[in-house]
Amino acid sequence: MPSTSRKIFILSLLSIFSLSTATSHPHRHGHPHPLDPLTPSEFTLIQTIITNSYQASNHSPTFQYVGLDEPDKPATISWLSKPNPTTAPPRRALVIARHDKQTHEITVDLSARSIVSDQIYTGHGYPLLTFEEQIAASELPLSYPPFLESVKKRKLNVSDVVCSTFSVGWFGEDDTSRVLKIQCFYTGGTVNLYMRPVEGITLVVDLDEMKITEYYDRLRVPVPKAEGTDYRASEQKPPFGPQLKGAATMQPDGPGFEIDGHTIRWANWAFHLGFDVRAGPIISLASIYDIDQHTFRKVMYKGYISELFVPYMDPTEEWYYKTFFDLGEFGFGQSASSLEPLNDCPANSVFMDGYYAGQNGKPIKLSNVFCIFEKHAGNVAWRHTETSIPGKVVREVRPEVSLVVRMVSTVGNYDYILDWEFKPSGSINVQVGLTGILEVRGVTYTRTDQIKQDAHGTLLADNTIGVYHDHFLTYYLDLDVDGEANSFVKNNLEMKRVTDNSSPRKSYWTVVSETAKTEADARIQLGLKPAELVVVNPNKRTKLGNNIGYRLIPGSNTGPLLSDDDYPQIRGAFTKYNIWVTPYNKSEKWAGGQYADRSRGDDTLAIWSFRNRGIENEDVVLWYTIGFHHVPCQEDFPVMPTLSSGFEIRPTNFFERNPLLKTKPPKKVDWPNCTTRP
Ligand SMILES: *[C@@H]1O[C@H](CO)[C@@H](O)[C@H](O)[C@H]1NC(C)=O
Ligand SMILES: *[C@@H]1O[C@H](CO)[C@@H](O)[C@H](O)[C@H]1NC(C)=O
Ligand SMILES: *[C@@H]1O[C@H](CO)[C@@H](O)[C@H](O)[C@H]1NC(C)=O
Ligand SMILES: [Cu+2]
Repeated sequence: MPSTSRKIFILSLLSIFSLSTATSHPHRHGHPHPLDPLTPSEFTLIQTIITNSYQASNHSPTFQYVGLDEPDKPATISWLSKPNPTTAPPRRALVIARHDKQTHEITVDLSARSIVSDQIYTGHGYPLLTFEEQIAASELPLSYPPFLESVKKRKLNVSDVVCSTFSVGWFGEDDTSRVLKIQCFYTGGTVNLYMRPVEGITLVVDLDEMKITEYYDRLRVPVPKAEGTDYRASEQKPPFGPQLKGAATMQPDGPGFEIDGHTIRWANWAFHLGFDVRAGPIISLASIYDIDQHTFRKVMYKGYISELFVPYMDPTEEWYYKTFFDLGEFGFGQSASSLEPLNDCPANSVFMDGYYAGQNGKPIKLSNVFCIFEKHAGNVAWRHTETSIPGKVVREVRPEVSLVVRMVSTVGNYDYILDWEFKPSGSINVQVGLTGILEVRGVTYTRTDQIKQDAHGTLLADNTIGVYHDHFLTYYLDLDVDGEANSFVKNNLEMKRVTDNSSPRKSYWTVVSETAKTEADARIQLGLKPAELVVVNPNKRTKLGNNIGYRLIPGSNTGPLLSDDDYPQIRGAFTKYNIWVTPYNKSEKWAGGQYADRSRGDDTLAIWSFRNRGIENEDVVLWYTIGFHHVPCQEDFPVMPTLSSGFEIRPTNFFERNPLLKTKPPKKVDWPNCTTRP
């Protein structure tokens, strides 16, 4: 759910920064990398081309999504192997626009400065919601007489009311027009508006008409009080908690990484970092240098978050529809926050900006959207102490250093901290941290013993229920392990019994490998059944003959608790399995479908997978869902301490030996006046 306050801030930025500050982005060698995100001047060019082509119409289309229409994978790969400006694949953009109540899919060729195709989408669902239309909708109640009457009846000051927009989902209706619901909050005496819902009032806004079409005022429960909800340091009163001491990472020789356009090189890694208004960070072309083979070896063609499904568990009138698709409806990139140096990211960070197209098509700059830093967290990369050799003690320790790419997306009340961490060992650690403000329901209760029926949440403060909900983040991982053709292998750990008295043991476990032939073989609900899940290159082996691979180490095995026939779950069916593997298909990008708003579940990963295509020795995509069931607790009030989860993709017989063995440890840095206590 998008935050109104932030939306207003963006709107004011719009007028200041759009276009006039949009300078063209210089590219090395005079040509963009084929996966570079669209530049401000490209957004401007697209806007001009489309506006010109719709000149005859008396109004311009609205730009719901503008992003790179990346070249086909083979074209990208072959061009990257011999970059030559004259043979560069065409630079194209995909625009999804609304015009005359229709959704247009427009492909623009930037080199030819022309529209390649403009098709009307007639399927179910709608594109990304723009900030501008959400702001416009959220302001409608403030001049709507029945709403003002309701505010007055509650004895609230209308000047303190802030309204927010909510996507409405789909519950089997045949008619799904493009609407949002609106609920309002009260700011008086706090900035934490989400903790002060004005419960019971729901408005429905038709976005194409930009009009209120339905109005409900049902309940009358108190607005939770402001006291204790503010999270700003300036508003806290004694007694205070402990004073934490500061620390800094110093890099007197500068950072160890190099950023060339959007390509980042660090230690043995090289990868490309893109920004998309829907996905946020996109990591492409991750490859790792192998000192034995004297070459970079492919690991991942592309990785990004494909959808984030957040269903709430309160089925009552004001809450049942809250089943959000935060990427496909609100845009993780669109919702990105500017990172705050020293707090969001350490002192040794380098920042990058991002751009997206506003509703009018003009570029909007998001400053400091990414930070990139070397992380020295005090961990050990490997160690050993050897005391068994008479007369000596051998001790070898390597401190761990990794490279982190971070973005924070604030989708209304919630903040998601997204990290991609690269390690010299060859691992990629992907982490997501959930923080920010819970979505709460106003109630009459002030103590749990007053609650006689299911409250669908936890009482967090007077009149405040933190509603049960889930977060499912589905990652798209197009691994290309040492090449495109890969297989997915389940190395099942199975118990064997000793039946022939050949051993005093009665049992042991061993590995029984199973290569997934089709998509059905790769749908996995993680549980207690142990298996190593490996993407292998079946065409290459180590010198010893093992299959070259990268394995997925899942971080959580959370699955949906909704019934399969429940509408949100039909739309969110891609969460049914923690793991899916599909053959690569350029158009299968968004696990919840291209048109997630009001979708009906007919274009999800689940639907694609049920075609049951062959995935053995093919270019495959691994999809993994990090899930959280969130039972709110009092510590989540008034702002939630970060709750993290993640997963690792880790080389498994990819290298001939531990690649850290010959990695030179970090240089010792003299820290002025710092003593290490014994
Ligand atoms: C409304 O505003 C008045 C004047 O600022 C203030 O005294 C009153 O407490 C406010 N009422 C509420 C419910 O916030
Ligand atoms: C690629 O995916 C789209 C959408 O699921 C589908 O219509 C198309 O048939 C797929 N192509 C192949 C070759 O499977
Ligand atoms: C370190 O300590 C010395 C002696 O106390 C002091 O003169 C010097 O300024 C300090 N250096 C830094 C960088 O704080
Ligand atoms: Cu949560």
